[in-house]
Amino acid sequence: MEPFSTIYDSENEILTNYTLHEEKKISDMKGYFINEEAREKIEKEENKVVYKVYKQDVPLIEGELLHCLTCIQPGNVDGQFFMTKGHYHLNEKCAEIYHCLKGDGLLLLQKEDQIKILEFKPNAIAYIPAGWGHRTVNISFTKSLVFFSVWPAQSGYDYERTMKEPFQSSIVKDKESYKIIRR
Ligand code: PAN
Ligand code: ZN
Repeated sequence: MEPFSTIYDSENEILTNYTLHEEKKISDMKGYFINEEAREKIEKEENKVVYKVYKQDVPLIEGELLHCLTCIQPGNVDGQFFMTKGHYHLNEKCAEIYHCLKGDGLLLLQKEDQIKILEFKPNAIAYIPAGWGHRTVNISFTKSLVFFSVWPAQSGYDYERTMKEPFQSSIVKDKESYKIIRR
């Protein structure tokens, strides 16, 4: 493949010349928030976008790196902040790097009975070791959370595992801030 570069357009919160764009709406998040009834209500009323992903395709072969921009909208479902679905990598030998560009968030990480919650603010560069499940939460009431990620092209995604072994912590509104609760 040929070398290439992309531009992060911070004003519009997109990665220009992306080849793949995904939008996860409330309707795509069935079973991910604690209050499923509240999620269904939002789906029927407005079906808001929860997060967007802009990705550049590369060959899914050893040595290549995938990278993308994720933008999580501000919002909540019955007080539980908008977040990504979260996943483990199918290939448990694959780590990942997240670089926060904009907003205010938390990165939830877990591996078996170990849990880590990292602050995720602009300029934070988080290292997600191989084997750790990862989910990002936007804890701002008004701003998007935007971050860039890089990971091996052969990682794959395991979303089902986060359903069988759900994230142990949820991030909910607490007055003007947030609190962490056990799920
Ligand atoms: C990220 C995520 C992205 C969206 O690029 O895929 O932020 O989150 P979900 O995949 O959990 O919906 C990454 O971790 N890639 O491996
Ligand atoms: Zn990942």
